[in-house]
Amino acid sequence: MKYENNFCGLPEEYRDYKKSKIVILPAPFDATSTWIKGADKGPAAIIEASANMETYDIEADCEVYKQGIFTDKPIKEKKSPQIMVAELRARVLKHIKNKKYVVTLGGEHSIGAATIQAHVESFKNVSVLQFDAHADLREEYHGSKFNHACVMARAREIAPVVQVGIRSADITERDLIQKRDNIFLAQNIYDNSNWFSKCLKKLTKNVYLTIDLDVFDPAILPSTGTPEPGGLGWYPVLDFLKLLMKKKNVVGFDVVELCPNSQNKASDFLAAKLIYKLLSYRFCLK
Ligand SMILES: [Mn+2]
Repeated sequence: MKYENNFCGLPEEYRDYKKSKIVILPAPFDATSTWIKGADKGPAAIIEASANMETYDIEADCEVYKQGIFTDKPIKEKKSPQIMVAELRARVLKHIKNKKYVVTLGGEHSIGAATIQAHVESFKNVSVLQFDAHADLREEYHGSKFNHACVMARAREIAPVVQVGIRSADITERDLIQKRDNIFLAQNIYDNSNWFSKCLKKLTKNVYLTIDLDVFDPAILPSTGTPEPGGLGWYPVLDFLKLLMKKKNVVGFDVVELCPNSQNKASDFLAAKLIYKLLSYRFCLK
Protein backbone atom coordinates (compact mmCIF):
# COMPACT_ATOMS: atom_id res chain seq x y z
CA MET A 1 0.00 0.00 0.00
CA LYS A 2 1.19 3.42 -1.02
CA TYR A 3 1.04 5.11 2.38
CA GLU A 4 2.30 2.19 4.41
CA ASN A 5 5.46 3.85 5.62
CA ASN A 6 4.43 7.45 5.98
CA PHE A 7 2.00 8.53 8.72
CA CYS A 8 0.42 11.86 7.64
CA GLY A 9 2.01 11.58 4.18
CA LEU A 10 4.87 13.85 5.24
CA PRO A 11 7.62 15.25 3.04
CA GLU A 12 11.02 13.64 3.59
CA GLU A 13 12.45 16.31 5.91
CA TYR A 14 9.74 15.59 8.51
CA ARG A 15 10.05 11.80 8.53
CA ASP A 16 13.78 11.27 8.87
CA TYR A 17 14.52 8.91 11.80
CA LYS A 18 17.34 10.93 13.31
CA LYS A 19 15.42 14.20 13.28
CA SER A 20 12.08 12.73 14.39
CA LYS A 21 10.88 12.89 17.99
CA ILE A 22 7.95 10.59 17.26
CA VAL A 23 7.92 7.02 15.93
CA ILE A 24 4.80 5.33 14.56
CA LEU A 25 5.21 1.57 14.90
CA PRO A 26 2.73 -0.62 12.98
CA ALA A 27 2.01 -3.98 14.64
CA PRO A 28 -0.43 -5.70 12.24
CA PHE A 29 -1.13 -8.75 14.37
CA ASP A 30 -4.40 -10.67 14.41
CA ALA A 31 -4.16 -14.31 15.42
CA THR A 32 -6.22 -14.59 18.59
CA SER A 33 -9.28 -12.42 17.94
CA THR A 34 -12.46 -14.39 18.35
CA TRP A 35 -15.15 -12.82 16.15
CA ILE A 36 -14.59 -10.34 13.31
CA LYS A 37 -11.07 -10.79 11.93
CA GLY A 38 -9.10 -8.10 10.18
CA ALA A 39 -7.25 -6.17 12.89
CA ASP A 40 -4.06 -7.00 10.99
CA LYS A 41 -5.27 -4.52 8.34
CA GLY A 42 -5.66 -1.80 10.97
CA PRO A 43 -2.24 -0.10 10.89
CA ALA A 44 -2.19 0.31 7.09
CA ALA A 45 -5.75 1.70 7.13
CA ILE A 46 -4.84 4.22 9.86
CA ILE A 47 -1.75 5.32 7.96
CA GLU A 48 -3.69 5.66 4.69
CA ALA A 49 -6.40 7.74 6.43
CA SER A 50 -3.74 9.89 8.11
CA ALA A 51 -2.34 10.91 4.74
CA ASN A 52 -5.71 12.51 3.96
CA MET A 53 -5.91 14.43 7.21
CA GLU A 54 -5.25 18.15 7.61
CA THR A 55 -2.17 18.54 9.77
CA TYR A 56 -2.88 21.79 11.60
CA ASP A 57 -4.66 21.18 14.91
CA ILE A 58 -7.05 24.04 15.66
CA GLU A 59 -7.44 23.21 19.34
CA ALA A 60 -3.73 22.94 20.15
CA ASP A 61 -2.91 25.64 17.58
CA CYS A 62 -0.01 23.71 16.17
CA GLU A 63 1.41 21.50 13.43
CA VAL A 64 2.80 18.68 15.51
CA TYR A 65 4.32 16.88 12.47
CA LYS A 66 7.10 19.50 12.60
CA GLN A 67 8.48 17.54 15.59
CA GLY A 68 9.22 14.84 13.00
CA ILE A 69 7.21 11.64 12.66
CA PHE A 70 9.08 8.55 11.49
CA THR A 71 6.94 5.59 10.43
CA ASP A 72 8.72 2.31 11.12
CA LYS A 73 8.39 -0.90 9.12
CA PRO A 74 5.57 -3.15 10.35
CA ILE A 75 6.30 -6.03 12.74
CA LYS A 76 6.22 -9.11 10.52
CA GLU A 77 5.26 -11.94 12.89
CA LYS A 78 1.74 -13.11 12.05
CA LYS A 79 1.11 -16.34 13.96
CA SER A 80 2.52 -16.75 17.43
CA PRO A 81 1.62 -14.13 20.05
CA GLN A 82 4.74 -15.02 22.09
CA ILE A 83 7.16 -14.38 19.22
CA MET A 84 5.28 -11.24 18.18
CA VAL A 85 5.41 -9.91 21.76
CA ALA A 86 9.18 -10.51 21.95
CA GLU A 87 9.84 -8.84 18.59
CA LEU A 88 7.61 -5.87 19.28
CA ARG A 89 9.02 -5.35 22.77
CA ALA A 90 12.57 -5.28 21.39
CA ARG A 91 11.57 -2.78 18.70
CA VAL A 92 9.84 -0.47 21.21
CA LEU A 93 12.82 -0.64 23.59
CA LYS A 94 15.20 0.30 20.78
CA HIS A 95 13.19 3.42 19.93
CA ILE A 96 12.82 4.47 23.57
CA LYS A 97 16.59 4.10 23.98
CA ASN A 98 16.98 6.44 21.00
CA LYS A 99 14.78 8.94 22.87
CA LYS A 100 11.78 8.56 20.56
CA TYR A 101 8.15 8.90 21.57
CA VAL A 102 6.61 5.60 20.49
CA VAL A 103 3.06 5.23 19.18
CA THR A 104 2.16 1.63 18.35
CA LEU A 105 -0.68 0.80 15.95
CA GLY A 106 -2.58 -2.48 16.35
CA GLY A 107 -3.42 -5.06 15.49
CA GLU A 108 -5.36 -6.79 18.16
CA HIS A 109 -4.94 -5.92 21.79
CA SER A 110 -2.47 -8.72 22.53
CA ILE A 111 0.24 -6.35 21.24
CA GLY A 112 -0.27 -4.47 24.52
CA ALA A 113 1.71 -7.14 26.36
CA ALA A 114 4.81 -5.93 24.50
CA THR A 115 4.24 -2.18 24.49
CA ILE A 116 3.23 -2.04 28.16
CA GLN A 117 6.21 -4.15 29.24
CA ALA A 118 8.69 -2.06 27.25
CA HIS A 119 7.43 1.22 28.73
CA VAL A 120 7.18 -0.11 32.31
CA GLU A 121 10.79 -1.31 32.00
CA SER A 122 12.05 1.97 30.57
CA PHE A 123 10.37 4.54 32.83
CA LYS A 124 10.03 4.75 36.59
CA ASN A 125 6.75 4.29 38.36
CA VAL A 126 4.49 3.82 35.36
CA SER A 127 0.78 3.18 35.69
CA VAL A 128 -1.27 1.85 32.78
CA LEU A 129 -4.45 3.55 31.63
CA GLN A 130 -6.66 1.41 29.43
CA PHE A 131 -9.60 2.69 27.35
CA ASP A 132 -11.64 -0.31 26.30
CA ALA A 133 -15.13 -1.83 26.23
CA HIS A 134 -13.66 -5.01 27.69
CA ALA A 135 -11.76 -5.58 30.91
CA ASP A 136 -9.37 -8.11 29.29
CA LEU A 137 -8.65 -9.51 32.77
CA ARG A 138 -8.91 -13.22 32.01
CA GLU A 139 -5.98 -15.20 33.40
CA GLU A 140 -5.91 -17.33 30.27
CA TYR A 141 -8.03 -17.60 27.13
CA HIS A 142 -8.17 -20.32 24.47
CA GLY A 143 -5.15 -21.92 26.13
CA SER A 144 -2.91 -18.84 25.94
CA LYS A 145 -1.79 -16.27 28.50
CA PHE A 146 -0.95 -13.96 25.58
CA ASN A 147 -4.46 -13.84 24.13
CA HIS A 148 -5.99 -10.37 23.57
CA ALA A 149 -8.49 -11.19 26.35
CA CYS A 150 -5.66 -11.49 28.91
CA VAL A 151 -3.65 -8.38 28.13
CA MET A 152 -4.66 -6.50 31.29
CA ALA A 153 -4.17 -9.55 33.52
CA ARG A 154 -0.53 -9.51 32.29
CA ALA A 155 -0.26 -5.72 32.75
CA ARG A 156 -1.51 -5.95 36.35
CA GLU A 157 1.41 -8.24 37.18
CA ILE A 158 3.86 -5.42 36.48
CA ALA A 159 2.05 -2.09 37.03
CA PRO A 160 -1.08 -0.48 38.50
CA VAL A 161 -3.89 -0.55 35.93
CA VAL A 162 -6.80 1.89 35.59
CA GLN A 163 -9.62 0.94 33.21
CA VAL A 164 -12.11 3.25 31.49
CA GLY A 165 -15.21 2.59 29.38
CA ILE A 166 -15.67 -1.07 30.34
CA ARG A 167 -19.11 -2.44 29.49
CA SER A 168 -18.68 -6.13 28.77
CA ALA A 169 -17.12 -8.95 30.77
CA ASP A 170 -16.96 -12.66 31.39
CA ILE A 171 -18.25 -14.22 34.63
CA THR A 172 -14.66 -15.17 35.51
CA GLU A 173 -13.84 -11.45 35.62
CA ARG A 174 -16.76 -10.64 37.90
CA ASP A 175 -14.91 -10.64 41.22
CA LEU A 176 -12.04 -8.60 39.85
CA ILE A 177 -14.42 -6.03 38.41
CA GLN A 178 -16.47 -5.74 41.60
CA LYS A 179 -13.43 -5.60 43.88
CA ARG A 180 -11.35 -3.12 41.95
CA ASP A 181 -11.99 0.56 42.42
CA ASN A 182 -9.79 1.33 39.43
CA ILE A 183 -12.51 0.58 36.89
CA PHE A 184 -14.69 3.30 35.40
CA LEU A 185 -17.65 1.56 33.79
CA ALA A 186 -19.15 3.11 30.64
CA GLN A 187 -22.61 3.14 32.25
CA ASN A 188 -21.36 5.53 34.94
CA ILE A 189 -19.26 7.90 32.82
CA TYR A 190 -20.80 8.17 29.34
CA ASP A 191 -22.79 11.36 30.05
CA ASN A 192 -20.66 13.25 32.56
CA SER A 193 -17.15 14.35 33.45
CA ASN A 194 -17.38 13.72 37.21
CA TRP A 195 -14.92 10.87 36.83
CA PHE A 196 -12.10 12.91 35.27
CA SER A 197 -10.36 13.99 38.48
CA LYS A 198 -11.08 10.68 40.27
CA CYS A 199 -9.43 8.82 37.42
CA LEU A 200 -6.39 11.12 37.34
CA LYS A 201 -5.91 10.62 41.09
CA LYS A 202 -5.59 6.86 40.58
CA LEU A 203 -2.67 7.31 38.18
CA THR A 204 1.02 7.81 38.96
CA LYS A 205 2.97 10.66 37.35
CA ASN A 206 4.16 8.50 34.45
CA VAL A 207 1.34 6.92 32.49
CA TYR A 208 1.27 4.46 29.60
CA LEU A 209 -1.96 4.77 27.62
CA THR A 210 -3.53 1.90 25.71
CA ILE A 211 -6.63 2.64 23.66
CA ASP A 212 -8.79 -0.14 22.32
CA LEU A 213 -10.95 1.67 19.75
CA ASP A 214 -14.01 -0.34 20.83
CA VAL A 215 -14.20 2.04 23.80
CA PHE A 216 -15.94 4.45 21.38
CA ASP A 217 -19.59 4.05 20.57
CA PRO A 218 -20.11 1.91 17.45
CA ALA A 219 -22.18 4.78 16.02
CA ILE A 220 -18.91 6.68 15.50
CA LEU A 221 -16.55 3.70 15.35
CA PRO A 222 -18.23 0.63 13.84
CA SER A 223 -15.04 -0.92 12.38
CA THR A 224 -13.77 -2.98 15.28
CA GLY A 225 -13.66 -6.67 16.21
CA THR A 226 -16.39 -6.50 18.86
CA PRO A 227 -18.56 -3.36 18.50
CA GLU A 228 -20.25 -3.05 21.90
CA PRO A 229 -23.18 -0.63 22.18
CA GLY A 230 -23.13 2.18 24.72
CA GLY A 231 -19.62 3.43 24.11
CA LEU A 232 -18.03 6.80 24.72
CA GLY A 233 -18.32 9.86 22.47
CA TRP A 234 -15.56 11.73 20.63
CA TYR A 235 -15.57 14.98 22.61
CA PRO A 236 -15.80 13.46 26.12
CA VAL A 237 -12.83 11.20 25.33
CA LEU A 238 -10.83 14.09 23.88
CA ASP A 239 -11.67 16.33 26.85
CA PHE A 240 -10.33 13.70 29.21
CA LEU A 241 -7.24 12.91 27.13
CA LYS A 242 -6.37 16.61 26.90
CA LEU A 243 -6.50 16.88 30.67
CA LEU A 244 -4.48 13.68 31.02
CA MET A 245 -1.74 15.02 28.73
CA LYS A 246 -1.60 18.27 30.75
CA LYS A 247 -1.53 16.70 34.21
CA LYS A 248 0.52 13.53 33.63
CA ASN A 249 3.61 12.47 31.76
CA VAL A 250 2.15 10.10 29.17
CA VAL A 251 5.28 8.17 28.20
CA GLY A 252 3.80 6.49 25.12
CA PHE A 253 0.58 5.03 23.80
CA ASP A 254 -0.99 2.49 21.50
CA VAL A 255 -4.23 2.43 19.51
CA VAL A 256 -5.55 -1.04 18.74
CA GLU A 257 -8.40 -3.12 17.31
CA LEU A 258 -9.27 -1.16 14.19
CA CYS A 259 -10.79 -3.71 11.85
CA PRO A 260 -11.19 -1.70 8.64
CA ASN A 261 -14.21 -1.86 6.37
CA SER A 262 -13.52 -0.87 2.76
CA GLN A 263 -17.05 0.60 2.41
CA ASN A 264 -16.78 2.96 5.37
CA LYS A 265 -13.56 4.74 6.19
CA ALA A 266 -14.91 6.92 9.02
CA SER A 267 -13.46 4.62 11.70
CA ASP A 268 -10.01 4.63 10.07
CA PHE A 269 -10.10 8.41 9.96
CA LEU A 270 -11.23 8.66 13.59
CA ALA A 271 -8.28 6.50 14.66
CA ALA A 272 -5.79 8.57 12.64
CA LYS A 273 -7.20 11.81 14.00
CA LEU A 274 -7.20 10.51 17.58
CA ILE A 275 -3.49 9.71 17.30
CA TYR A 276 -2.70 13.10 15.77
CA LYS A 277 -4.75 14.86 18.48
CA LEU A 278 -2.91 12.98 21.23
CA LEU A 279 0.42 13.99 19.71
CA SER A 280 -0.73 17.61 19.38
CA TYR A 281 -1.79 17.64 23.05
CA ARG A 282 1.45 15.98 24.14
CA PHE A 283 3.87 18.19 22.22
CA CYS A 284 2.02 21.51 21.86
CA LEU A 285 -0.14 22.13 24.94
CA LYS A 286 1.50 24.15 27.66
MN1 LIG B 1 -11.94 -4.41 23.65
